[in-house]
Amino acid sequence: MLRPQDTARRDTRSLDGLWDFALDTDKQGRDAGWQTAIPEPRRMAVPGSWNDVFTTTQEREFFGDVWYQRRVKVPNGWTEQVLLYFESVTHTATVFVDGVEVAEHKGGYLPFEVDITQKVSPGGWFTLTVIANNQLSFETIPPGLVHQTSSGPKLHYWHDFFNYSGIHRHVWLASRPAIHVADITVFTSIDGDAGLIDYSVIVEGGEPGQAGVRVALFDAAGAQVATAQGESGQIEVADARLWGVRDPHLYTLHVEVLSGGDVVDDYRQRVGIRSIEIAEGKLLLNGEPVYLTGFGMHEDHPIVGKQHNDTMMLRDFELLEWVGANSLRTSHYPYASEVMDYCDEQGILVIDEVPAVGQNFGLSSGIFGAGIALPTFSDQTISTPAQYLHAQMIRELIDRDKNHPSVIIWSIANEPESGTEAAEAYFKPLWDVVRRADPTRPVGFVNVMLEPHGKCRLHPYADLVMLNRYYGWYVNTGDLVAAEIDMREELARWATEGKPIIMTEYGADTYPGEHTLPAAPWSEDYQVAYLEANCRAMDATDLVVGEQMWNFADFATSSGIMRVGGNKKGAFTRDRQPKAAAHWLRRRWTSGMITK
Ligand code: BDP
Repeated sequence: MLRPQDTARRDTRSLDGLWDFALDTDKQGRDAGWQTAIPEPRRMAVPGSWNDVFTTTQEREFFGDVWYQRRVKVPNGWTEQVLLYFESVTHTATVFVDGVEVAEHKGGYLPFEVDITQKVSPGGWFTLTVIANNQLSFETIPPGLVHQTSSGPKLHYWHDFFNYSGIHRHVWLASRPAIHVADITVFTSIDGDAGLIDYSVIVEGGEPGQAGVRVALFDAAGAQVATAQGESGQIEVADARLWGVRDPHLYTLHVEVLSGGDVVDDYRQRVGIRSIEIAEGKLLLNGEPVYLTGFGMHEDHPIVGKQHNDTMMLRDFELLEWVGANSLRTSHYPYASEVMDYCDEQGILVIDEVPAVGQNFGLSSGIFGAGIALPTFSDQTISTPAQYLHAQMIRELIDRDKNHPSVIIWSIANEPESGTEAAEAYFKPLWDVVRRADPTRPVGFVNVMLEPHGKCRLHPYADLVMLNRYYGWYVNTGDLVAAEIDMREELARWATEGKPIIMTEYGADTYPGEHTLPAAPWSEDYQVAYLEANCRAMDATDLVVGEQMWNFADFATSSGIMRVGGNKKGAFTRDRQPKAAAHWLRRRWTSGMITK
């Protein structure tokens, strides 16, 4: 599936703006015919999370069906195909055109398109209605559970970020020719000074054999450097300029579909020529060892929640550059396509993660988990339906992001239960799914502290080890001497695997402005001392090839006794100002202190 684009034969119209809106508190909308008209609607912004707009807890934490509606005009002259393209609807979307259901999509962070050609006419208007359901269950990813409390049902979930909900990213109305490019895949490699681009194009529509494909490659200055014919092939670029860290050269592949001698469709695909591989315990980008610096991040901002916003994105990338980061992990779900495009443009390396987070009920049970103690993987909890959805999300993520040179690693889960037979059985087929969908990139999952080497049964399937560790915070709290010793010892155990290790999380909650001498937990001083101790342990372990501090910025979570106004492990505050830790990281990452 391709993101809508304006080209010679395609047009897009943004459907962003204020839509009619209602929380279906009495679960009556479907029976009462809201598909055609929401009675007494409020207004809500698209894109945006709706939660923080409200002033009552009941509304802010509502779960269930949430209705969005607007009138849409199909432009005159759109006589071929008309599509709706949603970039993110959290978590399940049901779409209606003039009251008739046209699509359902599960999964809140990946796009879907709906062909509505037969339902609309050029120059005509229609009513577009979307139910965005944000309820989590054992069948959704991430999982959740509705449980009864004295004040009524509550949604419980096991992941540590607020369940922001709504239509978070852009919505497009798009046109496309009947015979069209349906998909493009590029894989790149390097042969001496030459860059090799293996491309394949899927054309849909028309009679078999009716359409042909022609491609042309342009460099960043717009000069044509190569051409090829056919639905698949290899393009060789002599003296290729490679895509590299903070040196992101991008080419453009212009794909044209020909029928009866005419160009009937075209699409532009950006290409970065680079190779990524793991060899002898190293992560090699273009054949050279690369060391990752950066963060696990979140799409999270005050009021707008998980809305994609270009200005906020630019500030984040300014900070990444200032602090000396060359990488990020899309913890814990795929980010907006604009972010991925910008990583390509900035030369930022990305660990791209599916939304499989919170699949570990042992982590927060008992008093911290609302008294809910359940097995994670079982016939009564997470089982086949979630596994199918998980597989679908892996495929959809790779389908969306496979052509981004910035994406160097797929992460198929964050901190799942990994030490049980049931966990191994759940994940086994998913490794095949990811490797079939992309045979070129390294694949891993992020291991949790409670499932160390010797207990974890999933790491043998992974190409590298990705670890979230909290030495000096959740364990050895306040004792950084013990923290460093224990962390070194654990890293030495993982090193026996001979695989590269990336520290995908390490961090300490820090209240901005809090200072203590000696350094004590929650103070800025302690966060810096914590980083010093953790980084010494990483520096002492040759196989550590990357460090992504948790988290880039403070972020919202559900209410809990472990969180003060959200998670405060940010190097930056939620409004993107540096804590002392950010200055410390900047010194470490920009002054050549890391010699690996
Ligand atoms: C890890 C999770 C992350 C949390 C973090 C924390 O991967 O989502 O926010 O711990 O506790 O377990 O801060």
